[in-house]
Amino acid sequence: MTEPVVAAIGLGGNVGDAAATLRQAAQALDALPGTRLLRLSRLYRTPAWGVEDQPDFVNAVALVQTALAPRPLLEALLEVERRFGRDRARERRWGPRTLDLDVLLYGAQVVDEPGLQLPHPRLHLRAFALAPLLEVAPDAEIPGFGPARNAASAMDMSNIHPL
Ligand code: PH2
Ligand code: MG
Ligand code: MG
Repeated sequence: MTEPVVAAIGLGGNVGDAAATLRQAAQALDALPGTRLLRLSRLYRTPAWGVEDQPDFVNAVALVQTALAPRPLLEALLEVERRFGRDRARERRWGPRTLDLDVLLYGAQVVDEPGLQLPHPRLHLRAFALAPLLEVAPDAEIPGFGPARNAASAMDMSNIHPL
């Protein structure tokens, strides 16, 4: 454990009752060691990004305060994903999944390691992550990029709606 840091976690899913899964997953974040849920955005229905021939996603962002270092936090998120039926062995990149939990921001920290990149390398490209992030953290900064609101300002948000 380290000094508590505020991290932004992206939640997503498009298999099964994704809204129920995301609400329960947010509670699971609150139950992680040394971790407290500060804010949960509304849930948004979003068109699939990257691989478009799949159902819409439900997305949200949770702000947590955590004493877990980035790697243990990531491991804990992967364990929560598995608990909600995620099976990485049977899915394709950017394809359908019950639950995806991504560390979008971990304070202002920059990490570039195998399996762990912070900030999330595609955060600034993804309306489905930026819209809920800006709802809970309007002044969020993406290290190496700048204000998250600048990334969102030129982006088409017309397909991103709260449930
Ligand atoms: N996640 C992906 C790929 N595409 N599209 C939307 N709308 N929402 C997601 O969470 C998402 C996606 C891979 O993690
Ligand atoms: Mg993801
Ligand atoms: Mg992921």
